[in-house]
Amino acid sequence: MNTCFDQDSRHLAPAHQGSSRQVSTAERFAKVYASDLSQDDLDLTDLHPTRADIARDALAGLVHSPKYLSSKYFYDARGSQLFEAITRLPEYYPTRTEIALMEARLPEIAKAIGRYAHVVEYGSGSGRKTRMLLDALADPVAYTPIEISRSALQASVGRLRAEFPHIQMLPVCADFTRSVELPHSTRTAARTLVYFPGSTIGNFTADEAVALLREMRVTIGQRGVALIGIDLQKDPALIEAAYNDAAGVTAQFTLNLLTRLNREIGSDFDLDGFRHRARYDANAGRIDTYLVSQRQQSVHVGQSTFDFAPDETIHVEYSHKYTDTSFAELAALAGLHVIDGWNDSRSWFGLRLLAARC
Ligand code: AVJ
Repeated sequence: MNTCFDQDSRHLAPAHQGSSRQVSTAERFAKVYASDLSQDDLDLTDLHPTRADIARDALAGLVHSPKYLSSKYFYDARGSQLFEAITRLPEYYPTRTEIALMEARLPEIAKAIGRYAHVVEYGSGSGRKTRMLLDALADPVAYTPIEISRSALQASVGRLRAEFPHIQMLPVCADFTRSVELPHSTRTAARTLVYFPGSTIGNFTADEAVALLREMRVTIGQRGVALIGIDLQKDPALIEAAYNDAAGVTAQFTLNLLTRLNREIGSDFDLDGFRHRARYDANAGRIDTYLVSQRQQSVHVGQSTFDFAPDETIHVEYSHKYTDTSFAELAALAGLHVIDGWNDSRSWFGLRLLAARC
């Protein structure tokens, strides 16, 4: 393979290369990192979406036909808790499959990444996979989670700092879908590694995913790599079961979106008036999740009234499942090249290592 990464990786000594990048105008909103993190109270601007942001997005989705709301608003405190519960459900295979894959293949993955990486993670979850990755890598110089929730950011960095005292913690409180200027590590990084596990990329539409991959390409530069978790296409019955668990935790997770909207933007969704529905579309290779109106009803948001017919849906989440080809095509549209990849023994879940095409 003749990739930029292959050429660069011949120079094993940490090279001085810019993780510095051009700052777009959108960055005025997104750029809020703290460069020194020895202090406990991180000096970060909290970019939690405001009530106005959420109301604007909700209104735009509810006037649209068919109606939609964005899955990015699932993750308030209760939503994050419910997602953690989902990862432990017997039907929800992705998390435990990804962790088993890492347990089996991390030594090879770490070797492909090389030493002295600056690890940049998009979002920060429970930290379990991060811990495994940081443990396996050879002398990573710094860790930068990019996370919109200040409390989630503080919690994750607080724990990791104690466990990895030799890795510089450089958190950024920002929306990772926007361009973010990376803080510089004290020790020079050999390369930037963007880490985006969990198949979270699957929640974006193809256009949004390509835009996000383009951002990653800018962030990693010519020398860096991105390690991305992707859920793979498989027996549709297994996929549908994962999003329609018998205990109903996923339904609670989906409905919590309405609870959050009622609390934060003062809407009056009747929680008994809507039901969770998740269907696998094999042609599109994705789960579509909806909230389905159980009857004719009206919902109010501010001055606006939204009428629902019986069985009318609100689309609330995509969860794309990939093939090798479909993911490589998405990466190519963003100027990225799959330079390595690992699947679990059943090929249910994959990790792909991407680099910029020359
Ligand atoms: C956290 C985005 C990977 O799409 O599988 C789980 C979220 N939604 N069950 C996924 C989710 C319903 C999950 N990700």
